[in-house]
Amino acid sequence: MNLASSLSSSSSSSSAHPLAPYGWDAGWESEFTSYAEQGCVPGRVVRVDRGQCDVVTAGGVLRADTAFVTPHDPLRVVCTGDWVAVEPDGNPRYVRAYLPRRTAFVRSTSSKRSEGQILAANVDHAIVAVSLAAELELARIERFLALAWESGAQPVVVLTKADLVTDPVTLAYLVQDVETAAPGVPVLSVSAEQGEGLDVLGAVVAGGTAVLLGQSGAGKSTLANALLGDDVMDVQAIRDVDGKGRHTTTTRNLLVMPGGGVLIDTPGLRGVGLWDAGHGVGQVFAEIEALAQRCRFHDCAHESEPGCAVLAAIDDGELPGRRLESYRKLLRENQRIVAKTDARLRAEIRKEWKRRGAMGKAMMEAKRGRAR
Ligand SMILES: Nc1nc2c(ncn2[C@@H]2O[C@H](COP(=O)(O)OP(=O)(O)OP(=O)(O)O)[C@@H](O)[C@H]2O)c(=O)[nH]1
Ligand SMILES: [Mg+2]
Ligand SMILES: [Zn+2]
Repeated sequence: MNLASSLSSSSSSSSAHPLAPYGWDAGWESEFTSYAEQGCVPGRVVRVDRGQCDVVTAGGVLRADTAFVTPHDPLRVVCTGDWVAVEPDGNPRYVRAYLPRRTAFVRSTSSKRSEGQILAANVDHAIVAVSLAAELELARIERFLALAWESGAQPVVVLTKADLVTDPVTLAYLVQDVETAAPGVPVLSVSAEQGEGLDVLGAVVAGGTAVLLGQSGAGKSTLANALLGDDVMDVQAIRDVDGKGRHTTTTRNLLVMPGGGVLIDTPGLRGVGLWDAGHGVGQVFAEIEALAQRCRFHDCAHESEPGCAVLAAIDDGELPGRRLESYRKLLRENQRIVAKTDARLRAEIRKEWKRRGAMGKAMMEAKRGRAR
């Protein structure tokens, strides 16, 4: 089927669809056909809470039970951002199925264990929020970015609380530092307090579905409220003593933005373990992988080999030694996780996401092309 023509044929109906502001499009509509025939209602999960979820449908928000949808596999549970087929009535009313995901942000619940946990589904932009109130930890940002790339979404780094960095030169250096740790990733500095950078962030969010990720106290909910122009999410001051957040947000919430797009606010994460993120790690360290192509030995470990282009770049001051260390560390961690998890299951899930992701992207591009 010709994607562009199928899109244009249904574009008028999908733009009038009450779920269009939530991201409903021709692709989801066609995925949903068989469920429509069974009398189910489509909706997007806006919150998940212990076996129950809130689903926004054309008729409003419904509470539904997720017991039907493989509750024992942590990667296949219903997640905020999922498009689901809900039974038209019933007490309890059940989610019958979720539509195949286009992207999914997954982490290991801890770097020691290999259990994957899905944090958000069908996301176009994965926004990593990092507070400028504390010292920057580049390795932590790299770790988040590996997972963000792996999710299939475009990563973005948002440096929050820019008002606390009063010297503009210092701020520019901080942004630059993060940029060297994030090739191919836009890095924005924002202040929810003073409104700086919110227009740029709003424009990113308007481009589909975005998820805000980061440590507790990074200012995610404050940003969500600022973009909403309304205090929908609770915000709390962080404890002064240790700068740790309070874990104010406890559920993942999907919000429709007045300027367009959808934003998922998430609870702060203490840490994120990699979960089968080999490609993501490669993308975070794209410049090292490019340099490695020029090493004399194709299996160069960049340790002491002659003709090593990576070590030469470190010697020249072109590549910070820290980057190579961080790269090694994440590669090792990823290998450990991969060795522990079920390869067949991983491959199956990835294949599905890749296929859907490509479809979603083609659709977004077709849509943008039309809008021009
Ligand atoms: N100075 C300043 N403080 C901010 C800014 N944004 C957020 N804060 C403060 O940072 C603290 C934590 O903000 P939250 O928005 O609750 O942080 P969060 O990331 O949602 O935290 P969790 O929900 O626990 O994950 C609050 O005291 C906010 O007022 C900002 O732009 N400037
Ligand atoms: Mg919050
Ligand atoms: Zn080398």
